[in-house]
Amino acid sequence: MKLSIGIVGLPNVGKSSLFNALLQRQIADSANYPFCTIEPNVGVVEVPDKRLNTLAKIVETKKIIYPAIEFYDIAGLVKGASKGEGLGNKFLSHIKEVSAIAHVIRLFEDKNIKHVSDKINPVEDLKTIEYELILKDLETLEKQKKPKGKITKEETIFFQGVDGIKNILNKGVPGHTAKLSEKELLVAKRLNLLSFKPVIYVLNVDEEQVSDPERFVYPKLKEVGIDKTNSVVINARLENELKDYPLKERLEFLQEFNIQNIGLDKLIQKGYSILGLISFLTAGKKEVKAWTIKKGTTARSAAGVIHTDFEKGFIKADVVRYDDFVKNNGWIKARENGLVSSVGEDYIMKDGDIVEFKFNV
Ligand SMILES: Nc1nc2c(ncn2[C@@H]2O[C@H](COP(=O)(O)OP(=O)(O)OP(=O)(O)O)[C@@H](O)[C@H]2O)c(=O)[nH]1
Ligand SMILES: [Mg+2]
Repeated sequence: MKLSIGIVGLPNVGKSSLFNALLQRQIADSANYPFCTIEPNVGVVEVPDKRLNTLAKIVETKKIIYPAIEFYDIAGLVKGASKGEGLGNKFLSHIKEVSAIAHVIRLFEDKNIKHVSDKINPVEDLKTIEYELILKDLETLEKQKKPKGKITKEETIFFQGVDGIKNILNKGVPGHTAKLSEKELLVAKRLNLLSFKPVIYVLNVDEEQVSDPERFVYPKLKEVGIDKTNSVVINARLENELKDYPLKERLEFLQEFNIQNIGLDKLIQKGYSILGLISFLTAGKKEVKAWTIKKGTTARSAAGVIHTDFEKGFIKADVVRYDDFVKNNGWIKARENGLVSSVGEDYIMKDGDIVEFKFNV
């Protein structure tokens, strides 16, 4: 399962600074003029998982494979973007296929950094961006033309979904906040509509704000439904400036500002929780590896994430909890102590399950 996140927001809010901090190296141009980014930048980052390092020691392998996550940094969007204003609209198509949107909202005050509407107003800014995504979706929907004459049952259902979605969007409601019928969901998925994608709000704040978000950040955003569950608070510039330091030093420095975790970790954790994702692990002599799946995935489907043959020929899976595996120093003792269970195809996978699939080919 490939995870990808598209970064959107107004110009000059810190998207490229965030992107660079996430990638821990300078790729995107980040500068104090709006529309600094023109071509979209794509970067792949490994999803950190400390458990894998522990497992590698236990099973004595050097090969650790982390899941990958892709970030897309695109040009800033402005009012009218969907009508071709600015540069951003052209790039919205580049993020059509992402699994989630990271919507960067500027809260930091800095007279030296120009804001496109000359004042910091996170609520207005959020509405501007959401509105542009809605307009882009409506544009996509307008292109869906009902064929003339008799249409199939599938087509009928599809166009009912299209009409339903148009109704929602025409009221100015972004798709991700709407309750959708099955038909509507189908259309949103098939057409990769942007305003329907899960959103993580990235609140780009200054040093004072970051020290106490409950006081300086969240009250300003309550009216638009942003809270701790759907957002992360990041000081993009600070993290960008620190990106070349070793992680340990970065964390020490960030802790002086009451920041406990680097932006990448926060964003990934939030991304996993918003998308309902978990990881199961495999641990053998050859390699240790984390695999990303949706919550609720069965053992048979999880096997298919590794290889379709595993899914087709599934017999059973041996499963042990990560903590038990570590306490028993590996498979052998965990088995002896009865901590490895054999489960069937309908077993629902849990985060941190260490698994060995048995299959027939
Ligand atoms: N003071 C302050 N400045 C920041 C922060 N984040 C970014 N900046 C500055 O704001 C300017 C714009 O940042 P970028 O990361 O290029 O912004 P962007 O959103 O990618 O802009 P476009 O590509 O033009 O849409 C740069 O000079 C950054 O150093 C922050 O948290 N605090
Ligand atoms: Mg940029």
